[in-house]
Amino acid sequence: MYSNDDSILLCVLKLLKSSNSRYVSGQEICNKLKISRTAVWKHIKKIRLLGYKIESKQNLGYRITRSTALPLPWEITSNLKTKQIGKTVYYFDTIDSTQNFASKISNQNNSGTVIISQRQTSGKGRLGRKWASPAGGIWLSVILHPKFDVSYATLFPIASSLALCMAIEKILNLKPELKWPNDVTINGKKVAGMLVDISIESNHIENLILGVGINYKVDTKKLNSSLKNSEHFYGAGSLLKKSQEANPTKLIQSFLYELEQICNILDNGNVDAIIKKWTSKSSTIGKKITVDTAGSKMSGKAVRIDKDGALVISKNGSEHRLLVGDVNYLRIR
Ligand code: BT5
Repeated sequence: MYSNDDSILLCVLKLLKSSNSRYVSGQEICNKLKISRTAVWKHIKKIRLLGYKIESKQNLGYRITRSTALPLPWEITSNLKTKQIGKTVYYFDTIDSTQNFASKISNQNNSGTVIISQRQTSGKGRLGRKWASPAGGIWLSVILHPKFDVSYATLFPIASSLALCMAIEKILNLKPELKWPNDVTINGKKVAGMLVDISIESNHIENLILGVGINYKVDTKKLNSSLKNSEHFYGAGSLLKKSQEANPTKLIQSFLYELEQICNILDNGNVDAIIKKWTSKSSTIGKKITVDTAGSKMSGKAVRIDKDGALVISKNGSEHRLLVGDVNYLRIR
């Protein structure tokens, strides 16, 4: 696990980064950081394993020639434009689920902490479903102790999928769509999903853990064949193609910024703005749909979402509100 407190490793890295492609000698690193030559060598090896390219020349020392493509904590926090979200970041190569780790460490003082993993062995979807989390995706959780009203708890997954949609538009220049309640899609394929674990005490939100799964640059062939028999599967897409260069840090930074804006809007109670924006990017509203909800099905026309995120369906002249469910679009022949 790495965090933005990883002191000596980070000091070595900072020294190399600040040298502006000049070689830094091993001796200079030893002197400045008061560590042994062996320690320097070990840290350089670790930094290389993290994906940074470091050239070394006898009698000259070391210099960085390429940064990492991994969303490491110090890369996320550097130039991050948020006030609170993402100021502390933990990064894992492999974890069972970032949601589990987040709920273990969550306390009243660490709102905004982000946990990222390269892979998850037991990634979770909603309602006890599995979430496939191979390398190449962005799997993260955000710990929040929000101030907003408890009645917005069910709107939050919708609002956070809007935040991700806006970040994808800005950073990758793509046009994703939003599928009620928590999916981000491209060409009708799921590229991201949100999971919200929440605890409510005496009518206020005590603890909220937002889980975000993004198929950033994943092998879609493998993913689709491993998922084809899973519950409510309608196809998985990837934001980036194999040939595209990955820079997940930029997307994560932009998402955390948009998420903070969304939280501020919710704090001020101005949910109409969120609903309007979500609706403009939604592939659900206006469509004839069937919603699977707790074992039963309801078909009708999706007309709007309410302030609490409920999907309103009109059927035979009357309206029905649904708070949980999975939408299937009816094919128009
Ligand atoms: C979701 O659930 O979409 C919520 C996904 C949240 C995952 C994140 S990753 C970081 C954090 N840590 C975790 O352990 N979880 C969160 P739901 O709407 O219930 O969708 C689950 C369904 O999506 C599955 O039953 C599959 O059909 C499908 N699915 C599973 N993995 C997928 C993937 N990688 N891409 C597209 N579809 C997938």
